[in-house]
Amino acid sequence: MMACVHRLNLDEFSRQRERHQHNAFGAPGQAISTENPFLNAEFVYDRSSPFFSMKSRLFSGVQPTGNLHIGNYLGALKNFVRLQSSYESIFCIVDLHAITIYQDPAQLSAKNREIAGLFLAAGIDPKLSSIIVQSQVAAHAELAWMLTCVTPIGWLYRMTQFKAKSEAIRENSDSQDSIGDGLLQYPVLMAADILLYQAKVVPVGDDQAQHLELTRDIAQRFNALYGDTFVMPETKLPSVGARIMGLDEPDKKMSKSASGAGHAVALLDEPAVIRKKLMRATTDSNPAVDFDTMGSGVANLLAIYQAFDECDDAAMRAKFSGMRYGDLKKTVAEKTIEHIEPFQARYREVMADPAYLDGILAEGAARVEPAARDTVRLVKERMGLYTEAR
Ligand code: AQP
Repeated sequence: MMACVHRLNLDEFSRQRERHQHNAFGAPGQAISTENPFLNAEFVYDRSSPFFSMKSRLFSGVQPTGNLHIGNYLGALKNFVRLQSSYESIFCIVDLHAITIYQDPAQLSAKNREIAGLFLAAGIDPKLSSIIVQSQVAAHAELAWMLTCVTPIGWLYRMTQFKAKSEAIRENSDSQDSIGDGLLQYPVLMAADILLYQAKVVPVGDDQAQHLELTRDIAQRFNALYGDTFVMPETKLPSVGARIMGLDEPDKKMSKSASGAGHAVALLDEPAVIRKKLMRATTDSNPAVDFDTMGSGVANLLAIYQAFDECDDAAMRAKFSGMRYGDLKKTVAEKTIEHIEPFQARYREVMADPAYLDGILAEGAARVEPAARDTVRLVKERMGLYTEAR
């Protein structure tokens, strides 16, 4: 059975923070302007920037809505941590995406910091990666408008997330007016987030794969209309945990916005709550694990265990074949708590220092700004929009 590779204990985390505080990056330098430095290169040309590296870029985002759950962790955050040292990584708290559905302003504001804290608690190292809030970098919205103008509206109506979310809004209200245009445009903003940084790799959960497909379509359409401009991003799904299902409804993906009390294990749930939710998870009419006939609830519990533990399929079969469901649930709950308890301790530590958190976000935004500015300028030039002479 493989050991878990991404666990930091509190001491390591404190050392990481100290290193960061004493080795802060200098002010970002002026980017070198070229036709398009990214298209045929595996590296970024911004040599004067402290963010300069020979690595490809990675981008991913998380919405500051609801309570982050183990699906978000296993499908996205865990992969962020695993990949961060292999790429020039940008992790974004996508607050502009959050407002596609009404958010209480005070709650949204607090959530931005909470997600930053969860990123750090998960093991994202701000010395290796840039952590930013989307609305800090105005170029996200600027590029989104330009991409909106090249995106056929039919592409957006086909998105399953738009259909599901607009359907849910319609069911809960008597008028269609509450479905904001932002909900339809959401995938264009997501395309802008990724293309703004010419990201090559985008680690996400399986539910975002369709939006990534659309991002490539938009990039291809722009490149065909205006000449090669954007790098084609690749979707990076985790091998296990790409779609964790709801504990109460194992045929639906675990979701922050689902209402059932036993639907999701939140990353900040107390151990007793985690135990209770997992012990009540829906299984099937079999008494014990049978890998050939198991239903989606049991498969989901096994996926949660395997994604946390990182063991292979043979080890899973050896451990769980014939295990009674009560014992299966207990084993999955203990494995989940084993990973979440140290995570929560790190979270509490980092949240106790809001100035540190704000510093990380300010530094992240300053680091990525030159690359964002370069892309916007290039896109403006390609489209014939006004740009000041170089
Ligand atoms: N159930 C899931 N299993 C695996 N990965 C998941 N992700 C979301 N749900 C699962 C991945 O988590 C990252 C951040 O998600 P998001 O904040 O952008 O929102 P989402 O995809 O819309 O997730 P939720 O939890 O379902 O929120 P609501 O209920 O607000 O829609 C993404 O990489 C996502 O793929």
